[in-house]
Amino acid sequence: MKTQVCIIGGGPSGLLLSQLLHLQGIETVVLERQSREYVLSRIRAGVLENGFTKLMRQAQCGERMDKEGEVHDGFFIAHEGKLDRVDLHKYSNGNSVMVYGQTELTRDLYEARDRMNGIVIHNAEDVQPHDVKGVKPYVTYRKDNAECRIDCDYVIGADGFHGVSRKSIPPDVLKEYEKVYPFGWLGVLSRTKPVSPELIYAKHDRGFALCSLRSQVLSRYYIQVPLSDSVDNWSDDEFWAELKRRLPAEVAGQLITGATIEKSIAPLRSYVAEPMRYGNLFLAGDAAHIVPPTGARGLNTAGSDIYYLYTGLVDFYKNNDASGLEQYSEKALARVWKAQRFSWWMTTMLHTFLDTPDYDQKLKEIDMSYLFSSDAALSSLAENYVGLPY
Ligand code: RFL
Ligand code: PHB
Repeated sequence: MKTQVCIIGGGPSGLLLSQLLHLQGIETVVLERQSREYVLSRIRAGVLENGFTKLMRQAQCGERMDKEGEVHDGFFIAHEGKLDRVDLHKYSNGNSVMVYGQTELTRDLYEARDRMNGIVIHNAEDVQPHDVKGVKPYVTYRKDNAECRIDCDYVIGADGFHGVSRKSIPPDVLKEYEKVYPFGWLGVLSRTKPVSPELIYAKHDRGFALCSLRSQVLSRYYIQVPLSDSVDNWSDDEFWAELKRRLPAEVAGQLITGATIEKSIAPLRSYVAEPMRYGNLFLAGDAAHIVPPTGARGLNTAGSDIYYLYTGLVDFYKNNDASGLEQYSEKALARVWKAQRFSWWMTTMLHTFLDTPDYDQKLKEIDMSYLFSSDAALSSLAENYVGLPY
């Protein structure tokens, strides 16, 4: 098979790029290791910045998102038993975020690819990029025991943190930056009315907690747990009891509990791979960088990568101008590192770290009190949370 752009990974990054390029008459093939059902069973992001929702509309995938998603003008931070609101609208020049689940968004992208007869190959095994440094790269994979090959101009590595693409960059070229946190988030999805119409990020001595939602009948809650913990240690009752302990009394009293639909632990990690381009291979999204979910930056940062790649590829194919592709790594990384900084800051301020020296503990406390005493600090938080421009 031959195509212009071969995309490895059928998560949101790969599908969005494929859909945007298709609308510009650029051919793509998406290779996904898992089945569609498996990809759609992963519960992940919930908060989208306007840059991302704009891309979804541009990809002609925004209709259901605009109907069913919720626009949020602010969120709460709970600390010292009280709730303080971050007014995103006020502190970011009228901006807001959209609450719409990654599962639904991915479903919309798959449906759009189907509608346009886009090629998305599922259950592709042993996907491997070749000759990415040369002018004739190709990708091999196995499907139903047949060996297959796709010749292309460009290979896009949109295959997530555990993907294969990044490994094609030689170790002496690839520089990796990593920070592993000594805890994870235990997340629960439940068909209950959310405790608050807006998100609550809670700082508590027992550990961080987050009250989020997918709709007014579907709640998403998280609590910080040690890395060594396992979901088997947490019955539904134990989860709800611990969540309540970490919330201000007025909030805990309102919490509606019920059977959980999903329960999983995600470790917290920060990671960046540089450069994001090697020859004709371009990395995008979680394949190149991940953040702890505290600042809701992961998928949103994948969105800016996709924007830079999409515009670079369109300039190349339509105007014979390769400058966007040449500048891709540098431009994408500049925004990636700002998202890294913000996610690190939110994570550090809101989580409980064992053995924090007293001095550092004092700084964390003052960080929070400074935040709610300064319009400048709130503006900085809001500017980053709604997404820096691209
Ligand atoms: P994905 O979603 O991991 O998709 C990559 C796809 O590639 C496939 N793949 C392969 N395919 C072929 N061959 C191989 N060798 C392959 N290896 C892997 C995989 O099966 C998969 O389908 O990466 P992508 O598309 O870059 O998307 C990134 C986002 O998924 C991620 O950044 C977000 O989920 C992060 N995130 C959040 N981001 C936000 O912007 N806002 C949020 O509110 C938010 N909340 C979250 C989150 C992530 C979380 N977890 C579980 C890590 C909350 C959580 C709990
Ligand atoms: C979620 O709803 O899953 C979610 C929301 C905000 C975050 C992280 C996760 O910062």
